[in-house]
Amino acid sequence: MKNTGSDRFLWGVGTSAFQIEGQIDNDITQWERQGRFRRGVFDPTVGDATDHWRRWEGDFKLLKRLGVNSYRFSIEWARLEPEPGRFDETAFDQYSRMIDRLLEYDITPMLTLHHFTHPTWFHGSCPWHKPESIDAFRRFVANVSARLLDRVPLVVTINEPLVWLLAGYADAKFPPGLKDLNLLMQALYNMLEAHREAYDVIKASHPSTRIGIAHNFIVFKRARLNHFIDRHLKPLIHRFYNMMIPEAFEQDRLQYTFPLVLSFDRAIKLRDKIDFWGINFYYRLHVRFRFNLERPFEMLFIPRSGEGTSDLGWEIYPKGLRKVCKWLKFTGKPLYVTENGIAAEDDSLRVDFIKKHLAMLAKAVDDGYPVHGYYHWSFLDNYEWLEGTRARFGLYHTDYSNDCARSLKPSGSLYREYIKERLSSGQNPSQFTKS
Ligand code: IFM
Repeated sequence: MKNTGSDRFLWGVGTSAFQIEGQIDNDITQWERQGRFRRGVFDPTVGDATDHWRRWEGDFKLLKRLGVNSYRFSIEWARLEPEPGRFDETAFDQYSRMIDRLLEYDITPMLTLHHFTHPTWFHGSCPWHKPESIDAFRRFVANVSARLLDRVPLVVTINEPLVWLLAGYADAKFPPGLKDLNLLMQALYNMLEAHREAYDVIKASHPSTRIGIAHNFIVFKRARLNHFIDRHLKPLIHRFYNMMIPEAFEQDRLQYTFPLVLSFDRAIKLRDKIDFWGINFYYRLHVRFRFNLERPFEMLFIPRSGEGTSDLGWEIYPKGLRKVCKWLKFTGKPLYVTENGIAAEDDSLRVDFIKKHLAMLAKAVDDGYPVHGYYHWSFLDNYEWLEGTRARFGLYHTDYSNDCARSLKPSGSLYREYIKERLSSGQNPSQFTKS
């Protein structure tokens, strides 16, 4: 039976396939082999991750022990479609068993279809800036929908489209390794078209499935409070990074102009092609103008909030979580916090981070923002892209030197107790603030 999870607040944790599974051959491992991904030095941890593909049954017991009633995870396109149009039934079977097990444990699955990675054939034959990418994604989604989505009530089509596009099309840090903002906008346009196609394909067979996008949000602030250009820069960057995509769904138009740098304006049919917005929120950034036509500004972490910084230097800014809910009010859509977490070797930082962000979440719910779930990033320490395994985001510790053994951190215990209390009191979000 399809557990829609619609009647209960969802307390979960999140992961993505490539960051935890291991035994994957995709565009990232291909790049790594070519010495292009991280500092040109081969990192053996790429592709091994946390060995979840082999240990998933044990890991799901850990989820159960954590007490979550939902789990957000992604499936690996490269594993499922290793050659264009050829699908691997064994891999589908395993994902299918994983979904069944979650349902047996009464854990609502939230499935992400695209989380940064691609099959090795993708960028060569149908990169996102070409329209063929839309067909390729539709074919993949149609197969996933037929085999897996009858039991999945919540689907995220694309995780953080802009984060991935900036890495792949502006900074050349991810494949396809380009630096071209016009191509970036074209690729974004195609990704949004692909989202719409996926939406229609899934709804045709599973009309009650709720489908969204997990968008990364950053609170921007001007670096110099009395600087005229910084003041004008901030809203331009805010609109590009935070609002351009949600607005495209309301206006049926993907439009953005940054004077002298970028201008894009094209109609796109997106209205009513999304059921919820996923909020991925981590930090605040300061923006500063500089005289450089190629990149006329820089982004800085300045620890002004007084809440400290993560191991990656990210400025902790709990108030931002509520701000983002406010920004999305105009969409009228349900919201899920699909990612929120901190890279911290010192787990007491995570304890503090969780307390403050959950308090802010409670405030947002009490203020009437339609938040229906919270997923802490991440379930366990994992492979953090350009940072490798050094950035530890997990509620469970992964001991890479001891066969990836897992152990619950104090922050994990805190989260477990917090959600246990809420779930036992009827899961009503208005009871958030009663402790
Ligand atoms: O680990 C990533 C995840 O893959 C996407 N969102 C941000 C996380 C932390 O950087």
